[in-house]
Amino acid sequence: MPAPPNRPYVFHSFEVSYFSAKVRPALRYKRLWYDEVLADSGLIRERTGLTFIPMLLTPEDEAWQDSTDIYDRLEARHPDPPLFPTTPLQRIAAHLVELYVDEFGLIPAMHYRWGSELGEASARSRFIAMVGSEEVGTKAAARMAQARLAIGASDENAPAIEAHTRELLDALSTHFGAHRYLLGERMSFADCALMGPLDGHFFTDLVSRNLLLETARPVVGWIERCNHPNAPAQGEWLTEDALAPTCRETLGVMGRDAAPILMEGLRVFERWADDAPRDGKPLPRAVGQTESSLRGLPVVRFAGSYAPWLVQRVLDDYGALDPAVRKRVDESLAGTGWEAVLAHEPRHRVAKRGYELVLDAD
Ligand SMILES: N[C@@H](CCC(=O)N[C@@H](CS)C(=O)NCC(=O)O)C(=O)O
Repeated sequence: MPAPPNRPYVFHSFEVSYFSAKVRPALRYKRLWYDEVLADSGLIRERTGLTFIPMLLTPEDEAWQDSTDIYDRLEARHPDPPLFPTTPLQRIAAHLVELYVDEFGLIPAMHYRWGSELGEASARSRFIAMVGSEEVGTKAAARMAQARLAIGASDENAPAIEAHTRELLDALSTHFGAHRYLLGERMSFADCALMGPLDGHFFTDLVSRNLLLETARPVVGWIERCNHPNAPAQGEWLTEDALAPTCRETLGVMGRDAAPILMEGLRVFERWADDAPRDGKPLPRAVGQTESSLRGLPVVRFAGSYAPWLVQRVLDDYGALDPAVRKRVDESLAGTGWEAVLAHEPRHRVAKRGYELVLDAD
């Protein structure tokens, strides 16, 4: 057993930050001793070379950046209570929820925060209050309103985003009417991940908070539970690697809309990487633009180098399964839209070097 730390983790975050909301429930669930401080972007840049929020400093003063890596490292250091299911279907399902959150969930999140007059005005006011300066807060808000477009939310596709969100909230409401968490009666990293959009944006922002309170009370109950996990009092994930039909339905709402857009991004990345030099230099976070659609409306968004890395993680776990087990996973997920992602055969491997992504020499 390692000696108990004599100082806490320090969590650099914002209340309004999507990826902070993705990490926070994991820290609480694991009952860690941590200080949560307003993100110091100068320090984050100094420690990681990047400007991404959040960052977690360990008691030994290591800097951890990237919510996905943070989950991995927390699990390795503090395995009990567990965040990662070890049974194949539940584990792949949890990975897919995280993939949805990291790659698609930003679209509805940015739409509800910045895509209407009321949303924009209230979020801008919050930003100004948060930084204590009209000028700095207004600039940050303008940058984020612009990011909404880069991420793929627009006035034109707003009806499709809202239809997707309504369907997702309905599926989640049905599920949380019967189960406390996504995989049963215990939290997993899938719940933590989904807190990114649902707590970090939807429950934080005026327009979507109303939507949740008026149309999705069971989801609000789940947000409250994830924020107060009380891990020892939780039950267990469903036995025999089962996925509740309502969880499968939720995965279907996610996959049928997100997977085609994600696959288009992967294709753009593959073509870009075919000709990219293997010089070990950090990959640009955006390598091109994708044009796809959501429920018949156009979605134009950047194609990134992060999605291929995240998909690779899922495929590594999926590919390691015994063929008979993989067949069972395939059968359970048939019709959810995620089949295309699980069938993807990347031509290039993306690796992490420090905090940067690089192309593996092949
Ligand atoms: N992959 C990173 C993404 C972090 C991220 O994009 N954070 C947002 C705030 S929620 C950010 O810092 N955006 C600023 C930027 O993109 O420059 C993670 O999972 O932690």
